Amino acid sequence: MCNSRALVSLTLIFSLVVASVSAQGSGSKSPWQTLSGKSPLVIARGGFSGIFPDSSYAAYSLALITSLPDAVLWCDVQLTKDAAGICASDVKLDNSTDISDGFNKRDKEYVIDGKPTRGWFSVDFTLKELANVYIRQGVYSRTNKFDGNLFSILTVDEMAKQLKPRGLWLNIQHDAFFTQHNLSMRNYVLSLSKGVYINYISSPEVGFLKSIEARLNTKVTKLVFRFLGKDEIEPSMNQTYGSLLKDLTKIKTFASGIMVPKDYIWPMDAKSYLEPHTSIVLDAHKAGLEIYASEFVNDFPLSYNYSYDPVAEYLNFIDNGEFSVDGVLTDFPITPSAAIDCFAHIGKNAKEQEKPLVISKCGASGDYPGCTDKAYSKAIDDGADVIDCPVQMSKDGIPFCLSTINLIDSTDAAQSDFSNRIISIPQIMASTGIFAFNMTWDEIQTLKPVISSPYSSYTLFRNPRSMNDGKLMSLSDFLDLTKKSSSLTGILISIDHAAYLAEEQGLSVTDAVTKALSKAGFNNQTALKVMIQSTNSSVLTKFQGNKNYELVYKIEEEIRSLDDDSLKDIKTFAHSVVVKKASVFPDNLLFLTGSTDVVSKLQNTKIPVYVETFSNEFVSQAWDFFSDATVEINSYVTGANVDGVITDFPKTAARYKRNRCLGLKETPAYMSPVEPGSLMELITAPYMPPSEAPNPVLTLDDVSEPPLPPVSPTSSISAPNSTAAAPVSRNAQPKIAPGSYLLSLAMLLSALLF
Ligand SMILES: *[C@@H]1O[C@H](CO)[C@@H](O)[C@H](O)[C@H]1NC(C)=O
Ligand SMILES: *[C@@H]1O[C@H](CO)[C@@H](O)[C@H](O)[C@H]1NC(C)=O
Ligand SMILES: *[C@@H]1O[C@H](CO)[C@@H](O)[C@H](O)[C@H]1NC(C)=O
Ligand SMILES: *[C@@H]1O[C@H](CO)[C@@H](O)[C@H](O)[C@H]1NC(C)=O
Ligand SMILES: *[C@@H]1O[C@H](CO)[C@@H](O)[C@H](O)[C@H]1NC(C)=O
Ligand SMILES: *[C@@H]1O[C@H](CO)[C@@H](O)[C@H](O)[C@H]1NC(C)=O
Ligand SMILES: *[C@@H]1O[C@H](CO)[C@@H](O)[C@H](O)[C@H]1NC(C)=O
Ligand SMILES: CC(=O)N[C@H]1CO[C@H](CO)[C@@H](O)[C@@H]1O
Repeated sequence: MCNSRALVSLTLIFSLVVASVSAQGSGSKSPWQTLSGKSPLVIARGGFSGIFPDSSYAAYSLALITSLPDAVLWCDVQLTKDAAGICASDVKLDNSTDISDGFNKRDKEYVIDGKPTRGWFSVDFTLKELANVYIRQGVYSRTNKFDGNLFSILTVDEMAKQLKPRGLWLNIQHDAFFTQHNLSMRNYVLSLSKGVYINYISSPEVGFLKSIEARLNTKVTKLVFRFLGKDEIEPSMNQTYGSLLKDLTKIKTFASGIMVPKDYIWPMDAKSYLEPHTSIVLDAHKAGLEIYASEFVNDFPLSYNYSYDPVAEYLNFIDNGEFSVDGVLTDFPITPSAAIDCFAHIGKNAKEQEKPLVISKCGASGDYPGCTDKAYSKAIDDGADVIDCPVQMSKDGIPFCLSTINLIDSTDAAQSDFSNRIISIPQIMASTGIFAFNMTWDEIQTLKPVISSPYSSYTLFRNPRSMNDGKLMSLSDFLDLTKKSSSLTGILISIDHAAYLAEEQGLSVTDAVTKALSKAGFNNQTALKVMIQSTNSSVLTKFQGNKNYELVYKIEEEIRSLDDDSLKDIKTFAHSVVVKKASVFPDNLLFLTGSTDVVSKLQNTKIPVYVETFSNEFVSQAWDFFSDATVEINSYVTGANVDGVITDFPKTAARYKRNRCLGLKETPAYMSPVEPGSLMELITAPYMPPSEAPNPVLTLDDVSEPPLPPVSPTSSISAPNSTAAAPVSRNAQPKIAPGSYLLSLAMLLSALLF
């Protein structure tokens, strides 16, 4: 029943498939606060169900390839009419398979968990009938592109024998339901255990665990009592799980461990912030019980305390100084594998590798309103190497830091007393705005900064509690702040719209920056590297006089290569270059299609390459990166060899540099770069995204610019319906927000289902 094409290509996803773990200081005292002192167990729920359909051969294979070698595969066991055990996420098969297509009148209604439930149940079909039923994606927010792969339903026996996991974990629910259908889960499990090595059996039903306990060798097979929601009723005891929690010693009489939803350990308040941890892990350990935490996924909003970084969440459960859970149940086993082996127990002062240079995007703008004192201080604390100030000019000529020239983007200007200053300036942007140069610095300082929310259309917001925290900074305040830091290696000042400001507003942003830098002594020091960034060569040329400055050319369009003339020209005015992520790894519907020669061409010309923008929100990442920002960063750094990353979550990138696995002789799979294009290869023709025109090649025409115009004495702002022509976009690609396809995929899937 296995799909050999899938297997062959799966091993390609990782350019390095090495099953080696960095030993956790063998011999020395264990750093793990688990019951046994061993490292926590990674339990892959239905395999790598975060990317491939749950319980499919592909999901199980990928879990084995990407996880710690001792990771175990979890199978939710269901019984068929003829008492065969299969792995399927639910007693109802219609969500996760195409069964309703082939057997369209065979749905039934049964009482499940006290509720009448309609659907296609495993107990109504023989194994033979299920031979032509195929598994498909059951979670609408995940990609359905693998639904054409005809993944067969696996029996438990097949799963164990074909995949040969180091550990097998069976989860068993609804024992009473199977009994009503004259099927004995107990007999099934006991007979299976004679031919298959079962390492763990979990169940939320006390009666079931007790019924098999005496007949199993519990040295071989550990029994784990699984807690469901605190208010749900455990059927055999007729008590809530919440009340069963109070008597752990009783549970110890029939189980060696418990599994609890993660919020039993770290509860979350109604606003999705973490509360202090409970004592349950310590209590369980005291009672001699192992404790496993469930419900770990990378692609669902985490508590805001984790800043959308799933590695941070795992570390909070396994490396918090007070306790460690004994294992985690996850849909994305690569992430806890890396957390356990590469990131746990690395001190703040752990040695860091040189690459990548971590450059902030408006400070830690994932956590605080961008370019405020709070965002910058957080970026410094988080370990950024370079913090950035995108310079804007006020009407009275004060340079200050803000992400864009339009104040509406990152302040409450539109809701303020200055809302009547909304105007349209087609030379700058198609939509209207309240522009920095139309307000004095005093006025601007009365505005409240607002945290950015680039993924609000997915209802993913950033740290709402700090939505308006912090204050805006003038360039000179920014420079003073950076001088006080002992950890920064540099600053990056970016300049846009210089020609417009000079010609139309009588403001010279280049002069203002030069002056502020000299005033702060930056023109004559080398302690902090000064990087000047612009998308316009004419701006960089203005700073060529100072040999200490690194001039950074930002290529805003997504490109697939650069021609020789453009390379030669860039070399004349820039020391380094910033490119978009898609100029390194282009994608189609968030599947990487391959890699470009942009990085190697620039590096061959001795021009370092920095890449933007790295964000933690999973919708900003291609599927290939498994909704894990660390996998994405690692793939750009070790796969594409980029020199720096520009990120609104510098903490994640800075932690990556201290990662223990990169120094190993053999890099483990979970710290190997993904192979761009290989995931897409697994998609069958009918599901393949329509091919897109490739990105353009950068030419001399795109790069060369006339010199900056002189500063004009007059200042004229175009009226709202000015007839000035909108500038032609230099970018041949339509600008599509990253991740904007998820919703249409969901719609496609529901169209297929109904
Ligand atoms: C399963 O499908 C039903 C509709 O048939 C839907 O209401 C339910 O939300 C689905 N469950 C999951 C877990 O997707
Ligand atoms: C179970 O077996 C009993 C006795 O043989 C029979 O009466 C009943 O109909 C069976 N139930 C089902 C659901 O097959
Ligand atoms: C379960 O307990 C509740 C009260 O705690 C009782 O009303 C109910 O009858 C019990 N149900 C069963 C099946 O014993
Ligand atoms: C989570 O973040 C909130 C807001 O910053 C803070 O008050 C709370 O203490 C944090 N929770 C934990 C467990 O650190
Ligand atoms: C620059 O630094 C050098 C050596 O530190 C010093 O001699 C010189 O006076 C400085 N120039 C300015 C303009 O500060
Ligand atoms: C770059 O600056 C020049 C002036 O030096 C200006 O004419 C040109 O329009 C600018 N290019 C872009 C793309 O902004
Ligand atoms: C703007 O356009 C409208 C309609 O085209 C016109 O009536 C109005 O006079 C224009 N305003 C200005 C300031 O040009
Ligand atoms: C303070 C200021 O510069 N206000 C100007 C903003 O722009 C509008 C529209 O051009 C002008 O009318 C204001 O004088």
